[in-house]
Amino acid sequence: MKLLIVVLLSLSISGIAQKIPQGNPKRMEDRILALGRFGANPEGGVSRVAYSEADIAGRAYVMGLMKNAGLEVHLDAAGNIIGRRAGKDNKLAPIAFGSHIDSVPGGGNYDGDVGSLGAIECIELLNEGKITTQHPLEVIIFQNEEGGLIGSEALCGILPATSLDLVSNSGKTIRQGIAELGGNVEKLSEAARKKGYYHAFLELHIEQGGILDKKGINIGVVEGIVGINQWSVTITGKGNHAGTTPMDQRQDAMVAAAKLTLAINRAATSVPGRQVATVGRIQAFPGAPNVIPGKVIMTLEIRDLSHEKILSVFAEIQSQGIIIEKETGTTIAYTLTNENLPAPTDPRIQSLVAAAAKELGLTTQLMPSGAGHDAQDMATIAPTGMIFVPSKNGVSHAPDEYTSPQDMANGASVLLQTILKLDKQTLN
Ligand code: HGY
Ligand code: MN
Ligand code: MN
Repeated sequence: MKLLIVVLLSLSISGIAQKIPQGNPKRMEDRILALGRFGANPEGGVSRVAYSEADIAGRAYVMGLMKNAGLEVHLDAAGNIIGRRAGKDNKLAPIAFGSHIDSVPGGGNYDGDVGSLGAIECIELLNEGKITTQHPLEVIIFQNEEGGLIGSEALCGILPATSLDLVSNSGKTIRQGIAELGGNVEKLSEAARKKGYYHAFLELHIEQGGILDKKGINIGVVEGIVGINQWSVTITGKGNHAGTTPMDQRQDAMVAAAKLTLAINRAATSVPGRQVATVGRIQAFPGAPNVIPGKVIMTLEIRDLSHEKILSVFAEIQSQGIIIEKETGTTIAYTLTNENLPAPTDPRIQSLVAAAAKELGLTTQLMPSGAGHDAQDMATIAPTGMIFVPSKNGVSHAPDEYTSPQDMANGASVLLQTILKLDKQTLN
């Protein structure tokens, strides 16, 4: 008997008894390609925009995987997909992890998908390893991340009521979209989780930038996620005949928009720092070649790890806009349509992610996220961490977005190891 105890003890110390299964590259690649079929574009990549038929079909596929992995799957009132796995002690706060599967128009197959399928991969690995955690686990697939982190805002109780009437990339309002997904706008408050509900939240995601790929580093340990402010900018001039209106008698909204676009670029590049500012969409009205545009509606987006920096860049743009109004005889109005505050991740979880990667023999780099993520909302209610895997050539939000099967599997392995470390660690 004594010999048996000694053997078991040595096995557990050596970790053999604790052998934690690692991510399966083939299974992850098969699933990411299968998911990529929903909303596939002929030129590659996907347009699986939130609330579209492709999004609803992609969600059904992912829910099937979750159910087959033994998760108890339900939708919250916001239409987020939540899959629960019981722990040994279900009175403990759940450990949550997940991402999104909706894409931008003309996007790639990996943004959000790697974290969503990586979360399910962890459940598969726990099943294969016959491992039951102390804490219950929740896999979350957030709805409409690309439209402004809508699902995670709702889950964190910070979705502004005004957002419900925003028109999403699918052409449906958020309100309509939530209904299409099977949510219930009238009961949104029931979807909101309070601070302390979760033990911790983790998100695996592609870097969407080129640092890891260029430096040949396996894992990014995310130190913080940028804040994102988006405005709709309406420029009003005077529509007129393009042939009979002399050049010095025009109030051309398009000329004002062009000047403002350059002023936006100057405002972001004229001060030190990593801030970015973008005009992503511009529409001239009435939009006929022989009519001087009387109105232009364009988008403005500013991002930075500092909210104050975002506001100071915006202030500079507004002051340049006043000069442009005078020069062109137009008026410029700004409507804030989305604001996601910057979110530092939890340093304790950063250390757990780095330790997990090291144990797996993977190299790491501490880095910020220039992309927004559901994790930045989850950081308002739970200790949060993010794990990056490399994006080939740093490309994202484009058809040639790519992450290798091994890199995806590495991400899932680090995610699982970090979950198991969190399972043993008190954080409050
Ligand atoms: O836009 C972003 O940063 C994210 O991919 N939704
Ligand atoms: Mn994403
Ligand atoms: Mn994205």
